[in-house]
Amino acid sequence: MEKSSFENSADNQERAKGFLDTFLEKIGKAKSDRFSFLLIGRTGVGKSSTVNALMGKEVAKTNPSDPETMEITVYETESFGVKFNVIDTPGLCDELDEVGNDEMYINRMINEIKGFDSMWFVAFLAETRVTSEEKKAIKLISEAFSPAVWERGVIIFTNSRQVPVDEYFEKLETRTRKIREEIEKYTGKDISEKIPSVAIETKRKPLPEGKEGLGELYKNPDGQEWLGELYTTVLERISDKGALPFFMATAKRIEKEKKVKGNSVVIEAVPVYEEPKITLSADQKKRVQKKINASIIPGLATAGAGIGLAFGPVGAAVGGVVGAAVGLVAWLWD
Ligand SMILES: Nc1nc2c(ncn2[C@@H]2O[C@H](COP(=O)(O)OP(=O)(O)OP(=O)(O)O)[C@@H](O)[C@H]2O)c(=O)[nH]1
Ligand SMILES: [Mg+2]
Repeated sequence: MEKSSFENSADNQERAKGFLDTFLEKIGKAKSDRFSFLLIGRTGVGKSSTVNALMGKEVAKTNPSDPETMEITVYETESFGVKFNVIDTPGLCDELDEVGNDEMYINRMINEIKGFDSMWFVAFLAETRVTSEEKKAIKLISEAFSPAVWERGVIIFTNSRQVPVDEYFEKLETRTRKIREEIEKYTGKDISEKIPSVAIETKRKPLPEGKEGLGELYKNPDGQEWLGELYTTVLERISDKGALPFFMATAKRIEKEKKVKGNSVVIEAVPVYEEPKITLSADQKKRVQKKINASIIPGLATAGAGIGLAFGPVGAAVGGVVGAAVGLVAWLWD
């Protein structure tokens, strides 16, 4: 792309300052906002582990026993002062002892789930088919809400390392296609074909002898880091209303120190006995920019190189979650 002659100019910096004022005002309001994730998937598939890995803390507990009834559990929590809810739906995708008709489940969902900004359909990557319970869950979700809620949907495949590398891409492709085909029955192709999928592996590497804490993250079988992809995809798909609070709640989780070279991230050797930060590749940075420009600070990208100049000093001067969010925008456009 040809660079505009205005780039780096005082004009751009002036324009970026205007955007910064808008952003700070929105942040002020968003601090009292709340976003929510709706988790769908069979028992033990890794729903809680996924949300914990993304948010960098234990926000949802593992359910030790198989659910007998469909229970909607809302975890009210926060991250760096930003409130959010995790709406868990144990039993929804499972074979239940409870006998109930679809209408009963739908009413329960409508009454107990007030709204959500991001919806995750979680399943094992290694499996071959969509179970009848999962199909039913897809139907119930589509009928309880509107098929358009799938526009906020992300398909997440856990236990990626179970799949050998030579089968990995085909597996990811077929699993995604089969789930999309099921969703398509309610949404049509327009919506279903755009639902992205992300493969992840939340199990940690073993700790070195004598160390306590959390092990490092594994990569996917194709050698790619998955946490940055999970973050980017969830951000891209989250509702416009949920985008800023989510961005703020995770701003401090993004690793800004690492150098991006081409499309790969140069990782410095740091001992990871704590929650790993989220690293973004050059491509993922661009996707995050695009979402900010579309949903958080409309039109921001027009200020080009002025963004880093205007946002950078403010991000550095202001502390806490506000500084982190402003600083992250500066870093993204640096
Ligand atoms: N190897 C591996 N194990 C995983 C992965 N994700 C989750 N697990 C393990 O699978 C078990 C269930 O994970 P949870 O995150 O509790 O699953 P869940 O879907 O929230 O389960 P319920 O809350 O019971 O419905 C735990 O022992 C996790 O450590 C993964 O990606 N790889
Ligand atoms: Mg759980």
